[in-house]
Amino acid sequence: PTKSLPLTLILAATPSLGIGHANALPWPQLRKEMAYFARVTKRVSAPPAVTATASGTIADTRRVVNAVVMGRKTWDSIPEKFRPLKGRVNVVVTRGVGDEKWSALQRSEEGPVVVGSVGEAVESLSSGGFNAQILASSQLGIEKVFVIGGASIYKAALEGPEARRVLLTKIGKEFECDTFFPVDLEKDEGWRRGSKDELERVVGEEVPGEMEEKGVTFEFCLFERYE
Ligand code: FOL
Repeated sequence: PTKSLPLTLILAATPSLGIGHANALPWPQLRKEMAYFARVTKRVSAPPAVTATASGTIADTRRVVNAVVMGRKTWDSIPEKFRPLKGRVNVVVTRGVGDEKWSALQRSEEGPVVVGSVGEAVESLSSGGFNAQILASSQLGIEKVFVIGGASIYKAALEGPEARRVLLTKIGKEFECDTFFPVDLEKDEGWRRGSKDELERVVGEEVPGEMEEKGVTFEFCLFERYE
């Protein structure tokens, strides 16, 4: 039997829930917002320590990491020099799992892992099979699983019971968008907004109030599903 693995969705959205335009983010690059995404998706609760050996102490190589699950279009939207996203197990969901373009990438040590659905992503990350097949050589354990988009992947994740939390960055103004987050968390009965304390506990760092970059304001928020 496979243990269910909680999923955290992470995204930034405009007031009308726009998340993308022309296969890119709708807003000018917001470095502090992107840095928050990178820190939060990388952070694991147990900090890497040192290991005692016969010849002294050595720095522990990190063996516990988080995973990021994304759709094929989101993978394409990440600049080549940043993908796979460093320090995280990358899982790409595509209908073209068997396509030639993925096979060479999959054979390389850093992945990405390529699967056919969000369900398969969860399955492969939660079953021991994932570790055995993909990660045995590096003895990697997965701590948290983040769903990083886009719209169809968020929608599929929200349809399952594993989607427990959403880390939403509310962008303060509108930009032209052609892709939207599928649920209005403020209006949906099934979701409650978490407090600043709860958010800080979830992300493992202090969060500021409203931020501003390039004349765009934004705010980091947490939503949790009712039991
Ligand atoms: N969530 C939030 N809060 N903001 C986002 O911009 C965001 N973007 C995506 C998913 N969730 C998000 C999907 N798009 C990179 C690029 C696009 C992207 C996600 C990640 C990326 O290149 N990330 C690098 C950081 C690069 C940098 O520091 O500029 C990474 O290492 O995470």
